[in-house]
Amino acid sequence: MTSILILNGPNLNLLGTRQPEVYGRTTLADVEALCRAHGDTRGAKVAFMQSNSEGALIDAIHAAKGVHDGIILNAGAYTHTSIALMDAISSVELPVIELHLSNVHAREDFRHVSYIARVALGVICGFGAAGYPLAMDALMGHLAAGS
Ligand code: CA2
Repeated sequence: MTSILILNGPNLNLLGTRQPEVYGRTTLADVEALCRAHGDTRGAKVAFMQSNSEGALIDAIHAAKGVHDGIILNAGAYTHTSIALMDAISSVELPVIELHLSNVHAREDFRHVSYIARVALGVICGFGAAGYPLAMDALMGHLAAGS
């Protein structure tokens, strides 16, 4: 069975509690439930994690090698700053889909820069929580095409 790691970065634990005009009213627990339900319909196992710490996200990416088939990563603001996360992704050689709830390209200039996109299979942004199942389907399609 395909195993997907869904990693969420800094401040995403606050989802649904503040700035609903930007990020919607869906909580991270709702997103997790959505991903697990979608995994059930597609025959995929889902591991779901959130951390505010860059190091913990890097450790989770390293630990994914040989355990998960691919990663969906909403790295939050680390997307725009973290060469260390980019290097971690390169080192594990797993397909990674970069995900954002908001359309980062319609926002401030500093959100237009992504270190993750340089090493990602692809990027999904602007579809809110619905982006997570879209990313799961994209990742599974990629894995099926390669096997
Ligand atoms: O749109 C996204 O998913 C982001 O990754 C969210 C990050 C932001 O820095 C990225 O540029 C785009 C911010 C996550 C903060 O999440 C909050 C949720 C609710 C209330 C406050 C922050």
